[in-house]
Amino acid sequence: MKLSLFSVLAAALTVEGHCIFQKVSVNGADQGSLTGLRAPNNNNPVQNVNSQDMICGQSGSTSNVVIEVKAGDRIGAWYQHVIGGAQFPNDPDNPIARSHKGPVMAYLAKVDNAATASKTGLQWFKIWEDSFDTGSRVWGVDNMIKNNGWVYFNIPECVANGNYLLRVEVLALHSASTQGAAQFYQSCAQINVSGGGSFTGSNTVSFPGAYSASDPGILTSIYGATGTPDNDGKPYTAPGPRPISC
Ligand SMILES: [Cu+2]
Repeated sequence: MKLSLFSVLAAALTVEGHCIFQKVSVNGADQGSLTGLRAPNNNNPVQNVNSQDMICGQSGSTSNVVIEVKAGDRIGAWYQHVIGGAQFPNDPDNPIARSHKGPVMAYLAKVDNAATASKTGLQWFKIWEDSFDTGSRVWGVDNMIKNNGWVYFNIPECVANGNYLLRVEVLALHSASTQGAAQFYQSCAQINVSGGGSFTGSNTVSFPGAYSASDPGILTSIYGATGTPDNDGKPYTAPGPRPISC
């Protein structure tokens, strides 16, 4: 009886193989759990692209810390199944359920003070995305899982000095053939960039507003004829603008 009850509970938990962006590293230096972050308290996805929660996820923990970075630094964003890591030992859905294929993206928005700035009304530019590789049929989420939940990208050299919110987003597309069922997982890191260039933003977008529920990168089936989540080998374009280049 105990075993079967455990199995039922485990099954109920693993159905929701969600995730939370909860830690930052700078050139490999771990900044600490929830430090310098605006992160949700639970791992439920945002599914309404018009929600304010599209900005930094559902309101949850906040931090007074602004993380110091230099332009060109390698940033790590750490996703795990729940706050702190795995939900239980040998959690198969840590850092996220393997079904949750999709792109991973990073955006910046200039603010005066990253610790205190309102998240609303900002102009965001995309600095990086790991979307879908048609040759290997590997998704950004696959790479995140391979790196034990870490997503790595560089702050572009041209980004101007000053405070920014850094929004990192996982878009899970396993149910995305139904409108409103794509799952968005994002938090915002509070950063101060030094050693940068003169770029303060072009081709910017608003959150909410950047995405619509019917965008071809959001309302889409990623399954090929045999049911494999490989986009049938076709190209996939993540929502939002293309990353800046400098
Ligand atoms: Cu999920």
